[in-house]
Amino acid sequence: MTEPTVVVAAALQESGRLLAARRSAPPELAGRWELPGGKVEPGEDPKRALVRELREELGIGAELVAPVPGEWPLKPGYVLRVWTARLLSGRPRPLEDHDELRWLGPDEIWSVDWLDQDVPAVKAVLAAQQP
Ligand code: DCM
Repeated sequence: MTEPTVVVAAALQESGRLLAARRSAPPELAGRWELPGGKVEPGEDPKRALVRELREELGIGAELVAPVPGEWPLKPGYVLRVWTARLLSGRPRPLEDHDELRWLGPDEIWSVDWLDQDVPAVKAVLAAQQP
């Protein structure tokens, strides 16, 4: 059996808010919100892949803080893994794959239409932050 392709995504946090990104493609996912990230290339380290994706998609330098426990199935053959992250440089802009970004405060987390597969990941991010 071949290993699933890993998709890495970031829970980027600043001043208690979480960054959500609205997808502009493909059509079946457009308009839904996600934790920004993307596919790990063959042979690529997942953490490096995530830093690369955040630079390409949002134009930022980011530092990964900690892995969020868990792994979530996406479409067949793909799994999602998430890291908490913080901004090192730049301001996020929707350069690729997204048409809107939003910093969500604690009361706003469920105000956007997250991709179904991102919902358990966002819940795990919140759970990992409980004292
Ligand atoms: N994906 C997802 N949730 C995320 C990031 C990505 O479900 N937080 C999915 C969307 C695509 C695949 O992973 O089917 C690859 O993402 P991308 O097109 O951004 O490389």
